Amino acid sequence: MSQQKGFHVAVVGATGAVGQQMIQTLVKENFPISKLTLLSSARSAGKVVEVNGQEITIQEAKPESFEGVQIALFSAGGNVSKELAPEAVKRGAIVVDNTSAFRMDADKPLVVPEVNEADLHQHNGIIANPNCSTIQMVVALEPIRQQFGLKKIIVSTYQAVSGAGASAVEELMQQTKSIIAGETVEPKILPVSSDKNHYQIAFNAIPQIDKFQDNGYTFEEMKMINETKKIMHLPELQVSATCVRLPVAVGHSESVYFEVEKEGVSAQEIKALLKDAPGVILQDDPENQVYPMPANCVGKNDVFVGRIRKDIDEDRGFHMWVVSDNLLKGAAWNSVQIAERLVELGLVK
Ligand code: NAP
Ligand code: 12T
Repeated sequence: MSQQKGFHVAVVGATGAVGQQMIQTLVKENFPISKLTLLSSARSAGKVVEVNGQEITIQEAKPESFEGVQIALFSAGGNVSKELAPEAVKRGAIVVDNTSAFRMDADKPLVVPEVNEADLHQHNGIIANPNCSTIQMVVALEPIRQQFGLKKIIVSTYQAVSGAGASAVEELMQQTKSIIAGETVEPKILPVSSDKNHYQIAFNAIPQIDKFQDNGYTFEEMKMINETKKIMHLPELQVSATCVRLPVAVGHSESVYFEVEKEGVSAQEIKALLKDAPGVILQDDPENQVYPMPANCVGKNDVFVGRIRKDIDEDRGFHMWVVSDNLLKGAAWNSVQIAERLVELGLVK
């Protein structure tokens, strides 16, 4: 972290599962920082954290907290973003927002740098960071869209509990211990803390992530559907999703079925494309049982792809398995990467 030259950066939600990764990622990526302001709710205000050998006191996030801030990374829930992101912009900051508050606003870019970096130029102070499951899927699909066109996607996800926050990770750990000890458990957080019913996640699979919508899809599924079309600039793309929570701490997995526009494409051609694609690591060698798994992706910025094969019946259909660290490329790294691009493009005041 450079002290002499750099930007005044604020992290909102600094004590959360995503916020902690944001701080670590800023340090790891050597982001040019002159001052780091860490914000949370009143609950954590006053806590001292060490960042790169320097002690920083967490403060309660308020409109005045953003005086002098140039870049604000928000990850404290949609309501906090709706209230405070405009206050940060008013004070001259550029906001990268990790919540779903602004993602579908027509005047706010929704950006995955490997896919639609150019959209950053259209910003009005706020740039939205997409949903974690969407990000890793579009990173893997964009090179395929560019080469062969993209007609349809059907995705099923296998998502880690850390997507639902630090308390969900704690619930998985405690529940697992209790069940092994033969004790009864009382689920309190998952699938959605504010919903009526809570279910056991340890040794289970829950087909609900975020709240149900009137059409029978969950909000997480609708985020994947709507955000994919916006990021790829393909309003006509057919997308459907089923999102499932697994007892995995970190790392989302996805089984992605997709249909390309071009006829006669081979699985080999798709593999060759992904081998050199930005942000992608191809791990596809069935003979040697090589394929991506969440346990191997934790702590890495990349999107890992394997199990690429042609559909048995549909010439234009393919299947693949996509895994990434949901807290990094799915959240903290994509946000810091956006901030890096904003600096390089001269868009930070
Ligand atoms: P978390 O572990 O529960 O952390 C929540 C953070 O928000 C904590 O730092 C908390 O501070 C802070 N906070 C809560 N209420 C606040 C308030 N009124 N004012 C200021 N700060 C407040 O949750 P998380 O997993 O890090 O996720 C945080 C948010 O990021 C989510 O709500 C979601 O919108 C977004 N998110 C996005 C993705 C994605 O797909 N890109 C993935 C996960 C999460 P205290 O310590 O004071 O409680
Ligand atoms: N509830 O899009 O529960 O801000 O895994 C991402 C993940 C919201 C989001 C989750 C969530 C988001 C989850």
